[in-house]
Amino acid sequence: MSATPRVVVIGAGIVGANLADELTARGWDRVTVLDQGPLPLTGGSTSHAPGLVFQTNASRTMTAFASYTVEKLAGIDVDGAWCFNQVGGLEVATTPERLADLHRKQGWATSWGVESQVVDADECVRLHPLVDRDRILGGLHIPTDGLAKASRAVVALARRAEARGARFQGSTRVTGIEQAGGRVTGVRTPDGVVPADIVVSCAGFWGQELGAMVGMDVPLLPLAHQFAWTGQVPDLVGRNDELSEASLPILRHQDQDLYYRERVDRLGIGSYAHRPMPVDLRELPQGGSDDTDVRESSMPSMLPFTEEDFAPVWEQSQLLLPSLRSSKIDTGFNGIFSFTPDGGPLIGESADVAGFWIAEAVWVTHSAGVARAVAQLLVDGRSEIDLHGCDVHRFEDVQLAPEYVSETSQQNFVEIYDVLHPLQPRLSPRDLRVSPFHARQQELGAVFLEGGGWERPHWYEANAALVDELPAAWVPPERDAWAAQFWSPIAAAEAWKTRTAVAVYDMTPLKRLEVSGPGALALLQRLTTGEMDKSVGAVTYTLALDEAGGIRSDLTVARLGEQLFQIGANGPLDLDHLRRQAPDDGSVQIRDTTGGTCCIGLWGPRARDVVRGLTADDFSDDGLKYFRAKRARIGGVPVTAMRLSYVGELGWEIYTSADNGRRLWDVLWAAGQEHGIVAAGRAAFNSLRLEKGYRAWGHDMTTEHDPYEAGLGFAVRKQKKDDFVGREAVAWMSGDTVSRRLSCLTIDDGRSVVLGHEPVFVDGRPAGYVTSAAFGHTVGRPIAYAWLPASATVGTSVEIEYFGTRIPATVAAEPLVDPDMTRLRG
Ligand code: FFO
Repeated sequence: MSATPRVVVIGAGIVGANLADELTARGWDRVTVLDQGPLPLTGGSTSHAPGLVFQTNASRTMTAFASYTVEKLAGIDVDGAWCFNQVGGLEVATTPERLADLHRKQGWATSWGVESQVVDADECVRLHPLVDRDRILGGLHIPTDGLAKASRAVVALARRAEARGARFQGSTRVTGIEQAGGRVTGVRTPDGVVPADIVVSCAGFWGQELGAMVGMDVPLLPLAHQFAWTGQVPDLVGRNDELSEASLPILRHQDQDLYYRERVDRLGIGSYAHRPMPVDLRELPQGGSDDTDVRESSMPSMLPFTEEDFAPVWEQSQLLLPSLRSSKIDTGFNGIFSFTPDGGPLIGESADVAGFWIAEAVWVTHSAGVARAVAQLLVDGRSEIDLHGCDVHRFEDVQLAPEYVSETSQQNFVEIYDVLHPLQPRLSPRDLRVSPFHARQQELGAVFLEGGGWERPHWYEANAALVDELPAAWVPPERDAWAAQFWSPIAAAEAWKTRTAVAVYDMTPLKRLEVSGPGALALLQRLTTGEMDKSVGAVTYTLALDEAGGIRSDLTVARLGEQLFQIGANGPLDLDHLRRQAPDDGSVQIRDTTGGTCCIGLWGPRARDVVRGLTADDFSDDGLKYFRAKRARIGGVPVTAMRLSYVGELGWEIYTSADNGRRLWDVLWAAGQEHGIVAAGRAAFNSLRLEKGYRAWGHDMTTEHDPYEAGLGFAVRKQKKDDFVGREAVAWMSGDTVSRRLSCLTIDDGRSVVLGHEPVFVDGRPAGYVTSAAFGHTVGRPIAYAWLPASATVGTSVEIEYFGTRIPATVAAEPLVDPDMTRLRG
């Protein structure tokens, strides 16, 4: 057998130790784990982590990571001492809004397969007798949550990994990364170079410094967070022995940004109630020297307790837990953890130096799951769990700026326990990226939400008067208060105008990549499921798969020249993927052209009437067929027009350079007046695309799904002449072999709008979850797409759970609108 790669893991905290364990479990035995601090208590975040594992999260991936952490840590020990104590988790509500939100959260738990109950106040007190019955309205109980003993788990995992050949070495500071020919070759330390084929930085909040050694941006911010231990709490005396430590569930009091855990006869209190406290790492003691002092009560990642910040916390704690009145704060510290711009962890390989990976900004809660995913990436080339929300390359360039990382990460700290609507926009920083149409959009009263740093209109207040003109069938029903947030009935008017007249949509934020050069065709042939060797002017909707047939992305590829392609992509991950896959012989150039260009979607039955007077070019059905592109002039503006529409209407995506954008908007706008043109936003857009059955990658499908399950088998050309990634995997698949399907549901009552991530019940049992949802204005009822067992065929009755109530829905034949393609091909 050939030797496995030499791996150096930097950081012997809970992530590094888990990774060594996962790698050696897969037979990779040449693993060295280095840490700047002493072993096993290294002094990083793991060494002081309070250890509360609440599994449930809006993200399916994060919940899966947490569930694996629970399962794994529950199965290990150190000489009989536990690494996971499954005391359960309880989140209490002190306000009706929180109680409602706990119902919503219970929905996530059900969707992701975690057992849970929303319980009344009496049951909360039975579960956690210290809680004041009169202060709470109820709670969410998750019996499989519990306490992780992270520092002990590190010992257990290290022992297991060492038994399989791994080596752990403390007090060794990494001072540089050795590289040659664009690959890592080793890790430099004061004692010499440790050779490596792969380096994985699990350095936690020190990660930025390590990333900088290979020129890699690591968008995380170290923040301090307060944690304190009470003295003895009389009501806890005699409940636990020193070994078991705890028997009460871990407790969250999110209305006050607090959490609690037991330790024998004391309580630990964690607080997010204070101002964010960014940490300047240069002020911390450096590891790697023998005099680095690391003890349980003092280490580089523990800053002095700021008592004044804790005073209101103590007061609130005594209100919720009156037993604390006969106790006091014994010790406390401000512990350093990593925060990121969107709260997700950072996983991935450097774009420039092959073999340099990071796995950082990972909570103990998700540590085993993240480590397993990284081990799968390294050993198998792919993770079984979708990682797009964790990929370090998910950020746009502007989001990597230190100012952005600092501001957004601090905001995430402040909002960590807030009840957040899925559309809730960040308030700052805003206006980072605006399209050339921004001033016009403002004049029309656009209501902007932010995405990828872009300001994106969701609807235009200028269309408010149209709501009164809506024909009865188009008048949207009232929404409940939650679904009504960040929504307006104006979206109905914009959808109506799109289907009956014409609308302009700002498609500028749609990621555009230019792939050119003599090797461009071959690269795209290899990376996509479609036939790319078509005539100049062809546009193809296609999929990028991974080796296992999972959907990495769905793309449009326009052949604008023999060696020139324009890709419509889903985000930065597509760019990263293309760049990594491109040959390095200079035969292919890949550029992100998004920022220097812009795009208007001009769609609706009157779209042709709008352009007719503006151009000498032929925009008739024959002149520019469905899924064809051509260069033209519209009102004198040089454009590339593509005949396709994510909203399912006649018309074009019209591209031009950024400087010409404003003029393009103005000429279309002026010519459109007599045809009833409106500007329309993303609220209408999302509704229309769901009516047409168009999937949104990252929401409806990911690498966890194959094309046939996702209803995208039509985009796979199994017989294509060139080989493509994933071909072997999809060879045996078809629409008949699937066991689950992305299904279209319509809601029976015609009015209850859901938002996504809700569980779906078939025959009264949880069977799937909602991926995308919207009110379908054309069909006059709400739509939800959901993953369901293949046995749930068209006509099957199901129920969607929304804030604890079951909403009847029915599996519908899709698409709901224009199944015969008469609108699009007209
Ligand atoms: N690229 C462009 N130019 N426009 C887009 O809206 C998008 N997307 C993503 C990423 N790339 C894009 C792709 N999603 C269709 C469906 C989903 C899309 C894009 C297009 C579509 O028109 N589907 C037709 C294809 C028919 C055919 O293959 O001939 C269909 O399913 O009938 C926006 O998110």
